[in-house]
Amino acid sequence: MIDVYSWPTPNGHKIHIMLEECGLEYHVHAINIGAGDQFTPEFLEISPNNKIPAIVDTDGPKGKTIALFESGAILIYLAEKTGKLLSDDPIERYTTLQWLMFQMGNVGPMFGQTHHFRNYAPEKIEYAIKRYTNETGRLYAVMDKQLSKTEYLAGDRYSIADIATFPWTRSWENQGQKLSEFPNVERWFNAIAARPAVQRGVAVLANARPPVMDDKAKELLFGAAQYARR
Ligand SMILES: N[C@@H](CCC(=O)N[C@@H](CS)C(=O)NCC(=O)O)C(=O)O
Repeated sequence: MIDVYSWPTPNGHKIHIMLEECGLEYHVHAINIGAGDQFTPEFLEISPNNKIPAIVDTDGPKGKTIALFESGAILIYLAEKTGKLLSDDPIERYTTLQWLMFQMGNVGPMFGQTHHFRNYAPEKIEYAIKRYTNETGRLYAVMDKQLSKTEYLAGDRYSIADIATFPWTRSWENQGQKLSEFPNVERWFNAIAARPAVQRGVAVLANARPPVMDDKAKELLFGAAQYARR
C-alpha cells in the first residue's frame, strides 16, 4: 500500500494524477500546510524540508518500505515501479527526465514566486511582480515552442514530464498570463485536462483546502513560524 502525504496544490496534484494514471492503490493523508501539519515530527521524519508531497510505500524495492519526498523523485519512482509514463528507450527516457528537470528547476520555483508576489505578499512590490510574471511568460513561451514540434513535452507520448508541468499551468490567470497567447500550450493543456485520471487526480482533497488563504496560514507559510525552526 502507498501512503500519500499531500495537499491539493500543484506539487500535490502531480502525485495524485500519477497514482490515478498508473491505477495504483493509495491512501491519502491530508497535510494541511495552512494549519501547520507539515511541521509535526512525524511528517518531518518522512519530509525533512517540511513540504508536501511525500509517500511511504510498504511494498518498495526488494519488498522493503521506502519513504520519499520531492515530487520529481516520487514521479520517477512510481514510473519505474509500474513501468508506465517513463520510456525504457534511452533517448526518450532522458528527454523526459530533461523536461521533468525543467519543471522542477524552473516552472515550479518561478511560478510559485509569481503566485506569491501577485497573490499572497502583504505588499505589492512592483519589481518582484514584473520580474516573476515576465519569467513565467518566458517559460510558457519555451513550452509553447517545444509543443509546436511535439504533441507532449518530451515527444509524442504523454509522460511524467507532462504530469509534473500540467498542475502548474492550471492557474495561468493568477500568473498574469493568457493561455490564448500560447496556442500550443493551450492545445496540450486541454488534452491533458480531458483525461479521466487527471480529473480524478485534481479532485483528490479538493474540498479540504479553503478557497482563500487566511492570515494564520500566511504566517505559517511565509512568516516567522516558517523560519522559527532553523
Ligand atoms: N520541490 C518540492 C516543492 C514542494 C512544495 O513547495 N510544497 C509546498 C506546497 S506546493 C509545501 O508543502 N509548502 C509548505 C511549506 O513550505 O511549509 C517538490 O516538488 O516536491
